[in-house]
Amino acid sequence: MGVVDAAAEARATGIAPPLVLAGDLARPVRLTLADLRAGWSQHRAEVLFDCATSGPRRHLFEGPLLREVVLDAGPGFDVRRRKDRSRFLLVVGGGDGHHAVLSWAEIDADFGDAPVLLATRMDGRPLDTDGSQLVVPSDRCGARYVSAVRRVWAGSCPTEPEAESVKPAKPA
Ligand SMILES: Nc1nc2c(c(=O)[nH]1)N[C@H]1C(S)=C(S)[C@@H](COP(=O)(O)O)O[C@H]1N2
Ligand SMILES: [Mo]
Repeated sequence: MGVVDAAAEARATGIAPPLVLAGDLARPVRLTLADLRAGWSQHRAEVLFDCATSGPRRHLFEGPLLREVVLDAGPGFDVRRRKDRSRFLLVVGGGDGHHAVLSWAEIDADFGDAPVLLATRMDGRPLDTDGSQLVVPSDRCGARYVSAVRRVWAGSCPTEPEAESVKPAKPA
């Protein structure tokens, strides 16, 4: 189903289109809010974040840990190799084009261990109509609390040398 069809269906049914979890993953998958509720244990996060334009926001979110959802999709790194994990990235996008980047290490239990959620409920209200919301409890700013999540991309950062195309520094 195309993006336009999915949006039309969302309007007709009152249910957001599934989010697409894709990239360097063994098992890319489309996930509805019902899938996110049924597939993983639901964690709670009471958060306070600040919006530059509309001030402080306080919410209670519930949902699976982003880490557990991505791990079940088979990320393309060797879990025994910490340096593999340290170059892995996640891009979370909303239907309106707003995107936020996380490093895998932020949420990996051996590194930052941040309890980042893909929320299924906000303040007790199911998010099925809007879609999931990214919850980054350690963030003081609201920008990465991406709402109406449509896309999660996972993959390694580029490692190709770019030396040839980059000018040398000017001598001091
Ligand atoms: N999809 C999407 N999510 C988004 C944004 C956005 O523009 N699009 N803005 C972010 C910002 S800047 C803030 S402060 C929080 C809180 O937004 P709210 O005021 O709608 O609660 O949502 C974040 N999530
Ligand atoms: Mo904001």
